Amino acid sequence: MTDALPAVKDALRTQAVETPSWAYGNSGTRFKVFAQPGVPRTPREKLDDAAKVHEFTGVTPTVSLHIPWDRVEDYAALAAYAGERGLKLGAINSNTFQDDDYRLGSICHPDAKVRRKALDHLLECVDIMDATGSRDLKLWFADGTNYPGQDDIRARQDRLAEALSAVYGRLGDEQRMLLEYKFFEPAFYTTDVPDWGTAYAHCLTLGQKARVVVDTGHHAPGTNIEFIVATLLRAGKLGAFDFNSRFYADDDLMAGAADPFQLFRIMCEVIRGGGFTPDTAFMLDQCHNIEAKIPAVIRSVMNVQEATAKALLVDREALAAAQRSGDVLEANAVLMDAYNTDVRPLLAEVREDQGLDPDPVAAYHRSGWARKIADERVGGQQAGWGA
Ligand code: PSV
Ligand code: MN
Ligand code: MN
Repeated sequence: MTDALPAVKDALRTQAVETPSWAYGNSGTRFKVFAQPGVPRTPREKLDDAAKVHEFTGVTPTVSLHIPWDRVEDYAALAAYAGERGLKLGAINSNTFQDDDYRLGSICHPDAKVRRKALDHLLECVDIMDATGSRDLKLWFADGTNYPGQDDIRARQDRLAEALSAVYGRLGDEQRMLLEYKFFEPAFYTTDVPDWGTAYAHCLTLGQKARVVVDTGHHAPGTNIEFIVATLLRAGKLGAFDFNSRFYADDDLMAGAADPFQLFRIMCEVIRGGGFTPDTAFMLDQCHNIEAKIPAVIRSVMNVQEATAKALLVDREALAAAQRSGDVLEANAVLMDAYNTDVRPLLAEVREDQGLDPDPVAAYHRSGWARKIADERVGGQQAGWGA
């Protein structure tokens, strides 16, 4: 294992995790939004907070935007503002779920006028990508039905395919479309993109620039997510992760908090399948309803790093040998050895090598940023989610 350490450290230095603008704003459940002092009032202030996370972790150089939650007059200026803080704007997330017109869906809606409106929004998101220099358009649709017979399941798939194809045709050479699935909510009977198979089938028809997003909170309990990851990577169709934790449904808790072993197993398949490259976007999609937001994002990033470090430490040769010889217990032991390694000292060293504090959460608390924003920012903005 010691021989592998320099390579593991090098790999950890190349890791990038994208943080979501909405993690920095106020959020909550449909029961209550607990406002916190110092939360950002504008997209620029969200970037200021994201820059702090990058300053202390060194691995979060990009920030996802959600439109219209992050609507501004001038997106190129916002990108320049990010650049001045050592950041880049990352994925543009569309939002076709918070408008009265979308009661029966957006691009799958039975009325062509509503479908057109939703499509125009998606095309506007590509215009924004042109201005921000973003590579990825991340699409999640709340579309679905609540009752059997409510709409024609097959026709809705046809409408979905038509709209996706129009957006795909608008993408530039370097741009990608990432299609995110979720098995239920807000629709409770059918969801139009409920699972990886549906997302994969659409992406396959669309072409090379269309990839699937795996949001770790979007599966039925007991689903083997690492199997999905292995399958998508094998097909060249894994585009991104939305990392978060869940105990019940789409809980959006800190990544690696509920089930760090699952996160490790997912990262094992990413590394095994050749997905540990910039081709796979490692994003967080989470909301911090009761905990302080910036240190919660930092903690999540550290949890992703720990899972990655453990996955990188798997002795692949020993594992392959045990698998070849059918030694079930030894194969499992090789994997568990890596999982049970305390990688915190290794990550502390990686940070120190990069001139960072070995403990990013402590460094953030010492920085005085939380007090400064609480004093300066009055009337913080709601993330737009979960109200
Ligand atoms: C939907 O539940 C989702 O996971 C999508 O990624 C949305 O864009 C995001 O949540 C908003 O938090
Ligand atoms: Mn998501
Ligand atoms: Mn979600």
